[in-house]
Amino acid sequence: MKKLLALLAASGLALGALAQTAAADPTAVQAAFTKADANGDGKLSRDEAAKLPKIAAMFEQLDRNKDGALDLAEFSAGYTAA
Ligand SMILES: [Ca+2]
Ligand SMILES: [Ca+2]
Repeated sequence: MKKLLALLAASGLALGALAQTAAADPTAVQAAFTKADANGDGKLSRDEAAKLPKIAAMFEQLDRNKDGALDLAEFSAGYTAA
């Protein structure tokens, strides 16, 4: 039981650190974008964004120029908010 609690505490800390890094660090946003951009054209199509549920849920709002894809700036706004 003690071991389980320690494990939960450790994973909770790790997740907290990860979330903070993602929100504060532009390179983390870039890395997530590059990873999601499966065909490497510098934009996330709706299909590519579907891998990131939070982004997919906000896709319409994030696509400010309404070209049907998210560029890094558009993605960054959603990623930071999520
Ligand atoms: Ca793409
Ligand atoms: Ca767009």
